[in-house]
Amino acid sequence: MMVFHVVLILILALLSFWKLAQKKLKPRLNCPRSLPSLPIIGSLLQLAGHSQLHLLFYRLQQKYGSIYSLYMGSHYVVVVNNYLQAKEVLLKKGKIFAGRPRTVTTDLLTRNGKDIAFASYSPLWKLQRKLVHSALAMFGEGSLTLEKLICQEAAFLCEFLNATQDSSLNMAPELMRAVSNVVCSLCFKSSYRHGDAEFETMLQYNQGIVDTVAKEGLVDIFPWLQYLPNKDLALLKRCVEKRDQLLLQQFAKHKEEFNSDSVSDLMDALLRAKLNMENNNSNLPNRHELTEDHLLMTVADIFGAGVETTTTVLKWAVLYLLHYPEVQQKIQEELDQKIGFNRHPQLSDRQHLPYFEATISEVLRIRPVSPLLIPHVALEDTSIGEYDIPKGTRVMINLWSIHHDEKEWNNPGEFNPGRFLDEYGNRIYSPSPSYLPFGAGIRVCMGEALAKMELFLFLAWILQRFTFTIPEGHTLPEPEGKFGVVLQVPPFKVKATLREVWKGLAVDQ
Ligand code: PLO
Repeated sequence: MMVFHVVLILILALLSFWKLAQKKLKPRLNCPRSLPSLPIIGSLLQLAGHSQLHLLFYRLQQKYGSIYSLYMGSHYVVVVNNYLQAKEVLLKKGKIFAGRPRTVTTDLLTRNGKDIAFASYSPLWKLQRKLVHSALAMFGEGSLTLEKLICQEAAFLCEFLNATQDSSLNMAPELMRAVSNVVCSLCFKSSYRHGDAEFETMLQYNQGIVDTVAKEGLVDIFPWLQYLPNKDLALLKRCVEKRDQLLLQQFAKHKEEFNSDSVSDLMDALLRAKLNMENNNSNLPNRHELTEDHLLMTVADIFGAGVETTTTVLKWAVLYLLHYPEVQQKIQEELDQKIGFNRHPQLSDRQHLPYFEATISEVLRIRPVSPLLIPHVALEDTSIGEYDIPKGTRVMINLWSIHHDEKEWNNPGEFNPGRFLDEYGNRIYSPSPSYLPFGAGIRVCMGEALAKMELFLFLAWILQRFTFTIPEGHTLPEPEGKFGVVLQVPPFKVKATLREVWKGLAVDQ
């Protein structure tokens, strides 16, 4: 009994000390309402057992309003669920909030933040972004080559669907292969063939990384847990090792064959930038700033982002088309009318296919790829609206809440492409500013244009010729995503059937 009392008194003392310390830390600040929190564990009791963090944060608005705070372990976190406040963070004060937290899992993935997505704001980070930006512009966006490349992969995809017609099919690996090949060409000038062993390895390590990295797991909250046996962390390490092996192979090949006059992929472009920096600024003390690690992690980031995000959206799109056959039919009518049966879809058709474009916008709204974005960090004392935000605060933007805000969207839970069309149905527009599928501001997605090209071309090519239905004996897949670094699609099977009008015509016509 005595022991119990002593423990109780100790806990109470610790609690009051904690409250005092919190007050001292933020004297007379007007902070967003806070979830209850305890010493050491912070607000984890409220979060424990909820794996769908975006949904929990959405629901907590009822009690705490659209902006509130909590403690993840000892880290002070502010959650933003409203688009106006989100835009203040991302756009108006973008540079102030451009920091990133360092976490155990992302440090492992990115060699302590030497990439772009998970690295904090710095001059070098800005340079990395600029280099990638110009590389992407040079090799693709807007240019015919990228369109050709995507169409080539779309053609393979259609051939595959034709060959496996009417069977019960898990499309995920083939979608991933198509998307990977586009970004493989951009990064390394290489591609995977069907059944490629290296591709299988990539699929595996990639899934391992998605399952373990940056999902607000316990090791990221209590870094000391990394020193205890931890299955997830062991898996992540193995996957990162595999990734590094493949990455280093490419790197060795690129270094060997490097020629500054024929730079035609991202890895070459970064190598050239590194060599130029070393030659031109050889007397500057920071000439080694752009290290090999930075170069490798930048390519790994673009590759990983390019593969995982677009594949995920394509899977969501197919899943929703299964749920809404009438939407699929309407898209096909539009494709038939505007493109016809004598040629394949091309990028210039985009502006003539409003219903189809609206469908893509709606998929990105209802199932945002990145439901909580990646946490931002305030680099100095600042504010959001009327609230003070001390330096070091982590800010989570709940894109799920922003895309499901009932004040902004009619029936936000309903899949309705029509909401993105004007009253005549001929023009696409955004009915609400509460829509940020690619984020915004200085950390906005770098692949938005590429992603939109791929989503359009892949889906247009497929839907022009094939209709998706649920295979016999299967039920509709639940449209519930699994929270993580991306909102993951549940595995499901489809049947792709060549449309009546195309029967008898060659698919590669
Ligand atoms: C996906 C798994 C890869 O193996 C590694 C990787 C790299 C970049 C990450 C990406 C993963 C997930 C989606 C991310 C992307 C950077 C930007 C993008 C987080 C983890 C988003 C949605 O913000």
